[in-house]
Amino acid sequence: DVLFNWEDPLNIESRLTEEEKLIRDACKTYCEEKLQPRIINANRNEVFDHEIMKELGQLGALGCTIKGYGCAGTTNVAYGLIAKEIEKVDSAYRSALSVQSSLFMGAIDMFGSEQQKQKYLPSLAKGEVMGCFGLTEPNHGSDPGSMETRAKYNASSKTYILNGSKTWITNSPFADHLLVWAKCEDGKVRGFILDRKDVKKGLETPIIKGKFSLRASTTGMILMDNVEVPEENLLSTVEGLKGPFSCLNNARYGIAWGALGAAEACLSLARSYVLDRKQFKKPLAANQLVQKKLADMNTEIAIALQACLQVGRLKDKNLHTPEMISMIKRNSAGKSLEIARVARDMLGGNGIHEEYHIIRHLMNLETVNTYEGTHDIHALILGKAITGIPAFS
Ligand code: TGC
Ligand code: FAD
Repeated sequence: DVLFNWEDPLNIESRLTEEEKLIRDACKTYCEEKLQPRIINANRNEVFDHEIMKELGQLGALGCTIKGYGCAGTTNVAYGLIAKEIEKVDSAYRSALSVQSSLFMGAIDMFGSEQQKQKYLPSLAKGEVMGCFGLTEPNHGSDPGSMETRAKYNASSKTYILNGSKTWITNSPFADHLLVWAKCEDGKVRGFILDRKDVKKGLETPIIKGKFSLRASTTGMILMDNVEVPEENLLSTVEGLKGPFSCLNNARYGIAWGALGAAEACLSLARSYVLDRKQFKKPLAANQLVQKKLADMNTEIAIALQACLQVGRLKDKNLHTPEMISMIKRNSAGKSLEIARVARDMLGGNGIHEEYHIIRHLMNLETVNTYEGTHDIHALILGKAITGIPAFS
């Protein structure tokens, strides 16, 4: 007999390969045994344990879709499943995965020279060193094309001189390698790798304290005052916004899966709670209003996951488009945020306490709905594709 399973309502399991299931299960075990026990303290005290990067490296999760250079070479679906398991624990840990894998390693894999790939990818894959991705600036978030950061070539020293500031950069305060997107004298955006240990002067990466969201992730600025970067640190095969946006396609894809992990955690916690908690002499779960909330959550997650799987399978065949990724990033982040809000409500007063986890997911999902293109920016990307009219320009 085929039975309905609320934990996998549309039987996504039946569409995964054996290898994808093995990867997912190994990641799930790691998350439950090693990540979950750390999160309450990490969130309370705003700390990111650097050992986590090495552990993710040992798991084969970092840059997992990249072939060669010590990377696992998995499918995009496996990457999505990993992101989902990690974000079930906390969006901050999935952020660490996204930045290292899609935004930094992905940039080098797509646009780096052979020498750069050999130099950076193996140690990044092991989690021995960390990368970060600097696109957003204090005055330019949704509109990075207006960036003020400048790179000027100095022919005599064969270096570029970088000036400007980036803000809201995940892991910038301690990243060993900082990928900075800057405009050159020809007006074109290019990517530069700043190796922190080789930068002699002019680089500061202060922490942004006091976040109410993604507290277990370290976020900071990148301040550059005549920072000298050798020309071999230029990502030489790409110019224009296509460079950073191509990296974002991969990261946004991972977030689309990841956010649903946070939503699944909220659903599961709320379900257990309403089954246990009695009011008016019966379990909360026995009320129609409560059951409707669970049904809505379960439906949204199941449908959203099917969409992620479809885009993942297309991505594995290189048949995806950026608009498909905008659609699933926007849908997953927005729906997961709504699910977390409803789940929080279902726990009453306990819903706001760290011990019950949901309030942390809810706060995190506010960031997830904002970074890598806000909910409304992704609507405008889709709006442009539907009408042919770019509303943002
Ligand atoms: P537009 O004129 O549309 O395009 C400029 C050039 O870029 C190309 N392009 C893309 N290429 C590849 N993939 C995509 N998704 C692309 N989108 C655009 C385009 O073809 C064009 O190429 P060319 O050769 O003709 O020059 O650009 P626009 O300036 O009008 O952009 C509009 C808009 C809204 C789409 C864009 O600016 C946007 O996406 N804004 C959102 C910014 C954003 O997502 N920032 C993310 C920062 S990183 C981050 O948040 C990391 S969080 C990490 C974590 O902790 O997990
Ligand atoms: P704004 O662009 O000022 O937008 C403000 C509001 O206006 C939003 O609601 C937006 O949807 C709306 N809006 C903007 N333009 C329009 C329009 N044309 N029409 C209608 N509405 C509009 N960036 C990086 O480069 N690297 C990172 O590693 C990184 N990590 C981050 C980590 C965290 C914790 C956070 C919070 C952000 C991070 N970001 C990072 C930055 C993130 O990508 C930006 O916050 C995001 O792109 C939005 O930019 P903004 O904050 O400047 O908002």
